[in-house]
Amino acid sequence: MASINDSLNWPFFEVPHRRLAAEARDWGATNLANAAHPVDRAGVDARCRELVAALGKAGLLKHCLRAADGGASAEIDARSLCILRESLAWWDGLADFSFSMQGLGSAPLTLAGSDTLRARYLPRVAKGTAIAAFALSEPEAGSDAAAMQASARRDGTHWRLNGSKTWVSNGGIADFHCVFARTEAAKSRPDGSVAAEGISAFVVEPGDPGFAVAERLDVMAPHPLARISFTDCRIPAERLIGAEGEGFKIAMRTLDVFRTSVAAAACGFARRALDEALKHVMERSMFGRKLAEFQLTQATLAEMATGIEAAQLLTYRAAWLRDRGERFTAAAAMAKLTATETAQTVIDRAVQLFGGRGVMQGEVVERLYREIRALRIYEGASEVQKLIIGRELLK
Ligand code: COS
Repeated sequence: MASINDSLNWPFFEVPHRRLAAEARDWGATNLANAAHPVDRAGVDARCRELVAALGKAGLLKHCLRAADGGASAEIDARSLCILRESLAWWDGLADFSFSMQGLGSAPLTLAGSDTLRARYLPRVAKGTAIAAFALSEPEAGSDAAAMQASARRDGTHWRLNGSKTWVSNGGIADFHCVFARTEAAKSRPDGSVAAEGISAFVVEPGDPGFAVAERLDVMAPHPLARISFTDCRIPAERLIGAEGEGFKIAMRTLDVFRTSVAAAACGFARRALDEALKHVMERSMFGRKLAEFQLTQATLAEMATGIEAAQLLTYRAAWLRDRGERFTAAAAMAKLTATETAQTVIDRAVQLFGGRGVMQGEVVERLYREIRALRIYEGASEVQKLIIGRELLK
């Protein structure tokens, strides 16, 4: 069976990774085995706040940060992020969500924030006492991130932001948002697309004048999600992350790391689906024998397991390349593409093996079926990953 614990003997891992995998498994068994899976907005918000606090208390959020900012290791270790996401996703999609958004929402600060900004936000992210959010997409700029229209204009000692950001995970419960906005007017490229220059990154807090949670968004696997808006939103000049005009690159560097971890979460969901399917086919009888005895069942299971192992290999290879300081943009894109698409197929097959039970609310495979879908879209849809791989090949 393709489990993280079997694959820990791969050369991609070192002793601390094996220890972390055991720690994550034990933490999940103690804290998530009987996890509630609320679907109403208030219940989901409360559960996410609770999870962030619990993950912080357990010291697991430290793996989203560098030691200098209250984190676990000198640099963010992509393999540790992946191990934790795979393990948390196996237990509970919301636990994985709460963990990963602390990382995604704070990574622009980790990568490019000033000492003052990092000291103000990051230790609280590690402790689970501040909730982070990453705000890049806009209603008219999703896959084409450079086409964003939100703007930031310098006004003496402050910046004034205008516009809106959508599909902001943790929107509505976040204590701060890393927001990307144009500090220069958009320029067209010869092919008609918008050039990625002139974009900068900022930290915006919910209490800043002109900030609003414009609309809460409800999705098929409920988690806190919102459209946020800025109306002459005034923030101190020091809230600029990195240099002016560097925002797009900061966003891309953030996504490289977190796309790899999305692949790991997909592996966790898929592995859970396989585990549920294995249990089910050994228990369920039909036509006078166990479902497991049919060759058709065995072929399905074989394809599921092989797909998961292949996805895990690509995922941990990408994380390992990143941790070695090698170029890994294409590897991350290949991992996300393969793992999320494979997980979708694996989970669909698990639902099929469960038959009517598989689509009943409350079944693990039904929940997984809803949870996996967004991973093929967020942090770069599968089509964007293909675009990135194609471009890297042609460089
Ligand atoms: N790391 C560092 N720098 C990067 C980078 C990366 N992974 N990818 C691009 N850049 C740099 C480029 O080197 C280029 O810099 P120069 O102008 O100095 O050469 C700059 O950023 C612009 O890059 P590019 O020309 O590739 O930009 P595009 O607008 O063509 O980008 C894609 C296209 C599709 C790659 C980009 O828009 C993207 O990733 N979209 C998906 C966005 C996304 O994931 N949204 C979900 C948000 S989270 S829900």
